[in-house]
Amino acid sequence: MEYRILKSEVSDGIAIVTVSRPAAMNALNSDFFDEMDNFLDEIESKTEVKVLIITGEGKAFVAGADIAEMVHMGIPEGFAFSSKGQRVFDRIEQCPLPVIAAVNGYALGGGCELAMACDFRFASKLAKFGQPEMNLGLIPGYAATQRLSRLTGLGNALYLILTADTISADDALRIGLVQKVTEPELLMEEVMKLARRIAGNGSQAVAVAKKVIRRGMTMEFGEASALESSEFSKLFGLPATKEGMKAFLEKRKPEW
Ligand code: CO8
Repeated sequence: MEYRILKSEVSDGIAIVTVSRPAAMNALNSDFFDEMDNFLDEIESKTEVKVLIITGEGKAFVAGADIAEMVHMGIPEGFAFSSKGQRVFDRIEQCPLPVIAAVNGYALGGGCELAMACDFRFASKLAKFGQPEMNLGLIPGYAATQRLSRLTGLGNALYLILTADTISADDALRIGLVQKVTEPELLMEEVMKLARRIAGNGSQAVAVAKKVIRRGMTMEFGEASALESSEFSKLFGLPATKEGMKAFLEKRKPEW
């Protein structure tokens, strides 16, 4: 597939994909979702890739769904656009790779929703977060009504969605929406440190941990603990797990 909106690079097991429509603040149109869907197929098939980073070009991470595209939609088109976006963002959430959002600027509406579908959010001090859909007579359509409350609590989700207020990176950190705030010029360095830290662990155990934590969030405690036991025990069948334990006992670094 020819990519017009996504730019990507892979080096040392870390993939960086950049949303690049800077003239429209990287607003998400239908082409973006087709490209991201295809990109995920490609990146998930590359065994050398251990971590995925998503960022934006210019002064926005992503300033939301493309309002110029949405203005022409009726009910069926609105439903299709929302469903398509939700499906692709669910894929990011369920991707076996850990996914880090490097939030370089505005993360509004669908942009905040994209960041929330990632496993971690590191933000530049210049970043701004919000769900401003109310300003357009809309509600969020890429699952912010669900992910925002799960990440930041009911009160913060109701506040951000019903007021449409935009908040600073420091406030996003305070409510647990982001894990770290950095000086703008240090954002990628800090994100790469996190990526390398995780990429140094056994990728199978990383993928299983992500799956159990995320699936467990939607389950009753006993059922989720049973899932943990089942997935924990399966790891004993893998050479990488034997290597991890042997390396500890032999006082050396594991060779995954
Ligand atoms: N969609 C389309 N174009 C956009 C968007 C967007 N979301 N955001 C910015 N742009 C365009 C502007 O129209 C402008 O284009 P032009 O140069 O042709 O006039 C260009 O980007 C630059 O933007 P500004 O001149 O506004 O730049 P500023 O620096 O003054 O402001 C802001 C930057 C604050 C980011 C401002 O552009 C803004 O408020 N953008 C809109 C933010 C917004 O409302 N986002 C939510 C969109 S709705 C949404 O995301 C719903 C998701 C679920 C959809 C479900 C499917 C149905």
